[in-house]
Amino acid sequence: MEIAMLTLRKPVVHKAAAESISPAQSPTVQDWIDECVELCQPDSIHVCSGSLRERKSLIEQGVRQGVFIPLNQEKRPGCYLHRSNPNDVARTEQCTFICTPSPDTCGPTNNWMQPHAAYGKLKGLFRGCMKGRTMYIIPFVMGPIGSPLAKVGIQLTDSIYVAVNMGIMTRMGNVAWKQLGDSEEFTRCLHSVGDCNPDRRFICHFPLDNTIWSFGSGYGGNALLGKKCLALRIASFLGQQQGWMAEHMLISGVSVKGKKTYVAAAFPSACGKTNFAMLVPPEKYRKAGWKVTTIGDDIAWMWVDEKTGRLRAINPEAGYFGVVPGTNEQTNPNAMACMSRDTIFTNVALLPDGDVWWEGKTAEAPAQCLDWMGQPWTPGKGSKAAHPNSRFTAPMTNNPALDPSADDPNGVEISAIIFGGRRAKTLPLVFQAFNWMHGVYVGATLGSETTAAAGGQVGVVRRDPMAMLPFIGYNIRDYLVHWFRMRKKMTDCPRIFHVNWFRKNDKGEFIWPGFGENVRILQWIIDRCNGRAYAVETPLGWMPRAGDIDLEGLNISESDFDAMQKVDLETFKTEILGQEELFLKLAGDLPKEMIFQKELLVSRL
Ligand code: GTP
Ligand code: SPV
Ligand code: MN
Repeated sequence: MEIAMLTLRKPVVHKAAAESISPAQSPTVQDWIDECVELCQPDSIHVCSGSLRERKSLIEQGVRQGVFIPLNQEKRPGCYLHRSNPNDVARTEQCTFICTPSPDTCGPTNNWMQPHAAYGKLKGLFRGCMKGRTMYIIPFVMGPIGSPLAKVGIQLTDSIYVAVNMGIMTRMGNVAWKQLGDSEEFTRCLHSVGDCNPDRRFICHFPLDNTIWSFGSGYGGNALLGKKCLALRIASFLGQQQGWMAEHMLISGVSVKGKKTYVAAAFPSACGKTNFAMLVPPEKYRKAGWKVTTIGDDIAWMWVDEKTGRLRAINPEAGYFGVVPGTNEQTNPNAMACMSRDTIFTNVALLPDGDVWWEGKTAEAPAQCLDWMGQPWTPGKGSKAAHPNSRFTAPMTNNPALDPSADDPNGVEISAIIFGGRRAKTLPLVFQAFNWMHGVYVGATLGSETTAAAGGQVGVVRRDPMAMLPFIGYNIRDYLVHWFRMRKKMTDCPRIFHVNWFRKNDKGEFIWPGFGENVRILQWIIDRCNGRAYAVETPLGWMPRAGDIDLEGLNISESDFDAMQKVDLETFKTEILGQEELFLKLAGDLPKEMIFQKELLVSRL
């Protein structure tokens, strides 16, 4: 059955009604959908089954509506371009709210709205917003089917783009009804693009009701509600209550000569997770048996295995919503393979032959193309052809380096946690924290230059604790305490590291080649985890000497390396003052472990 139809109390006309089924077993699901239908008043309803035929038909409808532009099907089979509203090109943190009865549950780093006020305000916006439109009912699972941590969500949306993207990013359709069974536990996700007016844009989370209401945006994390809203904000709240963690982390496996080590890494938005997760080691390493495989590129759910006392992780997603600018065959061949077929491109440039282009795809820009807004573009135009936050949505099964355990409900054991930011100055290429408690401090004080992934100024250093600043669904005080307390659950814990691929020289060029060459740093990290590599004790943590990192084949001398690792203590004092930005926000609520760690750091200088 391709198109399913729920039996509604106030039936809505649908052409496919005759062949419809009612997949929802639970009256709770039915009641909630009825309520939302009554509120939004769609003309028709489509319950997504998740089948291939349905996907094709949704895309065909999207093409007829101008939502999707077919690309050259010989060069990119199954690929389409979507251009979003130019006022809707990234997450909007200022429109994102955590709605809890007390502002203390929300904390000082989130926008707070009282739940009744939020429901009231958004009801006014949702009322009748789907008149003349179709409501897509999207049942989905976050996490491998059957995993103890897997969560069911149901998103109601009027965006066909969102429906198709959710089909790629999650395990979507009838599998979700099966996973739900007669349970009443699911995340209620209501979404409408509305009139896409930034003044009427609200992304509201109700962690106590397991509910997300998003209005006025059709882009990425604002609209694909399984991703940042459910898998990070709601999940981090649940994790804190239930003793597990939802983090903005990639997960990858590093194999060398038959031994495999899994690492998780938290870098802020557009700071290199997808690229690191899909890293292809340089030839020398490949010949020596090195291979990196991907479990996930954006989100990790982690828990402590009671039998082993070790941290394990799953990727709740089933696809990638990755940044395209800067991606090419040299920097990330696996991402290029991912987007070679069955991919939705958002806000990239369109070439005359029906292929796509973005800054950094080729050394030379095309003579002409249509830019991300559909306007004629030539290299002299002075604007970007692709939006800096343009993205590809591709199923993880397209990834040639997909880890065989990506679908394993039991996840993988994590040996290292890596924090990293985008820092032109001050922070070294790599160091290791002294222990878990110090590592939590390193993660909590993570700083990074802002990127185009969120609206607002780009390139200013801000504190982004654990790369989770925009995604912690509750009070950051309790989040940090949760991190410290996780240590007690583990018999042996992952080693914690900090990296910075983005240090620049006086000419403003990146000093470290990055991308595939990052495996050289990964090698030291893996060796440290397995008790094999040397390190020097420094005020920041354990650091490799030039001789401890393999620099062969790079145009980097040992003294260049020393320069990249150099921490100028005077400059670093400014860094510590920068951390105060976060401490002051927390004011009297700063966990005592943070204060102790800071004192220890200062005393080491
Ligand atoms: P989100 O999806 O927003 O969470 O981002 P992400 O952390 O997955 O970032 P991604 O890997 O997509 O990289 C973002 C940008 O950083 C791209 O333009 C990359 O080309 C660039 N980048 C990634 N890794 C490196 C690196 O090692 N060195 C340098 N110089 N740039 C990098
Ligand atoms: C991020 O901004 O961290 C992303 C993209 O991964 S979005 O899904 O739009 O949040
Ligand atoms: Mn992200």
